[in-house]
Amino acid sequence: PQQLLPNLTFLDLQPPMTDAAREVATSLSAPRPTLDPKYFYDERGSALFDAITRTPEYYPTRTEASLLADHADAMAAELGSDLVIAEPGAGGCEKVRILLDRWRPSGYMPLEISRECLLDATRALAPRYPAVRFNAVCADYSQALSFPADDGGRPRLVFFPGSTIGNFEPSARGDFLRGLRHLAGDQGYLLIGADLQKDPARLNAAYNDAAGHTAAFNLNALHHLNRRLGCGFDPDAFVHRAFYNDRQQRIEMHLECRRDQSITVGDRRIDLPAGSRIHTENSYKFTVEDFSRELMGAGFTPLSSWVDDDNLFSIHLARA
Ligand code: AVJ
Repeated sequence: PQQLLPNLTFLDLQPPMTDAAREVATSLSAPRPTLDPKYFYDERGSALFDAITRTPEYYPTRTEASLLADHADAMAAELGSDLVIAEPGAGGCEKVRILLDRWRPSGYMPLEISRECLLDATRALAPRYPAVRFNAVCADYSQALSFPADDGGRPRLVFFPGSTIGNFEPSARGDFLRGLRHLAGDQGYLLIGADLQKDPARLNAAYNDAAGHTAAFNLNALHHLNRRLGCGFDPDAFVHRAFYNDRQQRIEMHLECRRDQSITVGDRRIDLPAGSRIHTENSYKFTVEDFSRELMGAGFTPLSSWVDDDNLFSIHLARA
């Protein structure tokens, strides 16, 4: 690892470049065309997601932040001091600041695929917490989950906020949670956010904000792929669709093509007829009971969960 600051080291696991062209060509030529939600997030996409979190309709981010602030002491009481927080997909390391402020843990290990994002965030944050040892690790999820615990015998708390778990298909969730358990190690813990099932009108509003940030975020996947792979999408010919699928207990986001168009990915040509849809995201919603059961299914022992007064969002603490 490189020593960047007195309390900041940086380790580059050099996450393998995925073959985006191949991946996108395959997923777009399936009978039901899909795009992985990771394609939302270029620089503009991250800024748009930030804008979403500030809309009045999108409750998850601010509700989770209040839950963390309101219950930080109760959480600390179950955890004891002298922890190391590990956060896969830490992004700009914003959410952990509540925990750094309130817990003063021994260490913080953000794992993030975007090297630039990780370096910017940790260089800004580490000087503000001189007593916390920052170990920034540039890695993708699969590398992150097998990253060995080496925290000087201190228990590791894996922090996975934001209900990002809701992006995983039910069939893939178990394996992913087991990976988080492996990352936490034997004496470790998991603190994870899960968005809750609720009135579909409330959910639909959260993914169809009046300012149009979610629509722009969804469409940004096309702009991103045009820039990155020269696909030649006409983003103006697509409309944002987001709705709650009651049977599958998930918000679905799609991009609906309003006129015939043909795009190219690498050497493949793909026709998208008027009226067809590209499925860009699923965001599963949970009940506290079902989510606790899923944690148990992955080998965790649930300790506590916290829900806001309006039953919008949940945070779960479990022992690995
Ligand atoms: C980052 C996956 C938690 O599902 O609510 C927000 C992404 N998509 N608005 C979510 C998102 C549309 C978000 N997650």
